[in-house]
Amino acid sequence: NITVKINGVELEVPKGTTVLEAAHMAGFEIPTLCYMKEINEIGACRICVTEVNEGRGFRLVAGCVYPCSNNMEILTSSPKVIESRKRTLELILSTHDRKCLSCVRSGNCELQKLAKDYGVEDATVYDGVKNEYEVDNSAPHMYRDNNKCILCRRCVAVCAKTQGIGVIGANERGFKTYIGSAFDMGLGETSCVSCGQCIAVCPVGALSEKDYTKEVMAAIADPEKTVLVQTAPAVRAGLGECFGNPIGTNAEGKMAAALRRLGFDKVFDTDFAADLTIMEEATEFLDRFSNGGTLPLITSCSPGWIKFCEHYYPDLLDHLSSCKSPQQMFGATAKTYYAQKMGIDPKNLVMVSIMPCTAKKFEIGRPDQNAAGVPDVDYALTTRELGRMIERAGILFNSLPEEKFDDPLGISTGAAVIFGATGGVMEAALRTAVYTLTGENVTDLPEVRGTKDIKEATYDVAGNKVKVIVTSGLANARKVLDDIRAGKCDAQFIEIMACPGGCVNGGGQPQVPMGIRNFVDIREERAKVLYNLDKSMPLRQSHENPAIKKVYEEFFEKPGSHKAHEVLHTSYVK
Ligand code: HC1
Ligand code: SF4
Repeated sequence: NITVKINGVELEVPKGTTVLEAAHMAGFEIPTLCYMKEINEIGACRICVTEVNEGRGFRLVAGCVYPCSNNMEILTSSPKVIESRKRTLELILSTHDRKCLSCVRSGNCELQKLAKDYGVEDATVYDGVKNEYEVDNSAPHMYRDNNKCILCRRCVAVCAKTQGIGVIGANERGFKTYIGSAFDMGLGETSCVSCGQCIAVCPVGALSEKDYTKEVMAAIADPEKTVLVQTAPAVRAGLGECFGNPIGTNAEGKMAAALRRLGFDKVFDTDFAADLTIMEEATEFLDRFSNGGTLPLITSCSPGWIKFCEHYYPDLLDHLSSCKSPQQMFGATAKTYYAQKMGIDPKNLVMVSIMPCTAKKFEIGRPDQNAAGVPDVDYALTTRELGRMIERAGILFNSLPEEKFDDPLGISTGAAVIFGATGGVMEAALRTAVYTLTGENVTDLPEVRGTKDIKEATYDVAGNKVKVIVTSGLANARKVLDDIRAGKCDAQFIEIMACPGGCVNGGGQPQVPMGIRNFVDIREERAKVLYNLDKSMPLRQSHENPAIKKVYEEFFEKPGSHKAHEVLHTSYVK
């Protein structure tokens, strides 16, 4: 260990600790714009400048990457530091389109907060020539507005390193530098998989999802339409953050109440369809396992992952489960079974989903996702869009009562709610597969939980060894897929989720400032909400869900039936 003195506070820190980390330990925040722990450590934006003295007088260094040395003195907010940060902010703002009033990030923009904190009142000091960019709206899920981009490169790093995709990067040089794709292609023409991880880490309003809140409110106002809403498992673990609640708040009850007040005719739960997915997928697995089908079977609920497989591993498509995702199974069931039951023409049913995900916007437009001859799902909104709708409608979220979902498509089990965390789909599927083979009820399977990059476990099920692998984040998925390609994978069942940590950390979840993300594992905090919900539920296995039993009795007959295949399964594009 070495000793440092930060703003007069003496502290022992491990060798290799950066100035930024040491300051955090001592209780001081050093602001950053480009820095993302382990992913983007480039010291480029110069907002983290800090004064350090290593014996030869104080000088400014980039605190995010500069290592502490023994007896170093550090000043994190001296007049010189403040002056330097202020100047840097003025320079950034001189090429920034400063339309903060209606910007989608106003209120949680990291640049806006710094401008306020540092009293940057006149942002025009360095105004001169400005680059002007057209907004790229070519992708199905998002916009890129480079007029707001501050060139921090967080999006570039997350796309390349976390997702192993790398379809965006810096084009041109010097003053003309901008972030885009090769050969100036629109993002929609590249092999972007719509995961939205780039949006989740953008500090400003340069990247945002395509917003469909207006269209949804118009449908609600249309007397001809019956508007149903379904909410993904992970949304309840994120939505509270939009209203100032701490990371890891369970917002399920208030979310249901808010959706009702927004005017949706029925407030349903994607969790119902997650249970349905398990019935179909566990059946598919057991069928492939006992009849020599293609193994390992790989889960198919994450549309970013599906697109990734189609683009980069088309030779492995036979490994994918043919199950539609829960979002799509929900819409398909609503527009067939439920519409019939209620005597509503599916053409007059509008299915809205609230998802922690931006790839769901792409998924709803995929081929073979229209069981009733109309799209299974009409609008997929992100958690953030729902937050905006609630705010705009003047609903006081934190004062709402806790309400329940509507019957019957709001009934679900603990197995369904854990879908939103990495390992959850696998755990849920195993609960039902084991029961089917042995009649035994298993619940907690800790081996597949947690945020380790790649998890492996082997279970003994009725005398058979079943090896499973769980991974999330597409760079990790690549490793597993390369093993399958090379014939080196001996697992029978694999769960892959596009976003690191699963849907709780999806590209549509509330953005958490990097100053917090660098020190708090938001994946874990949000996952806890789901595992606690699972524990608290009376039924924790999909096959025990009474509404699921009924939908098979009344409509699908049995898992894997001809009807189930028509409505609940899909195919992929090579
Ligand atoms: Fe997910 Fe899923 S778990 S994909 O992460 O299988 O988005 O939450 O809704 O469809 O259930 C997302 C979450 C979600 C589906 C389910
Ligand atoms: Fe890369 Fe995902 Fe962003 Fe597309 S959506 S550019 S794949 S991070």
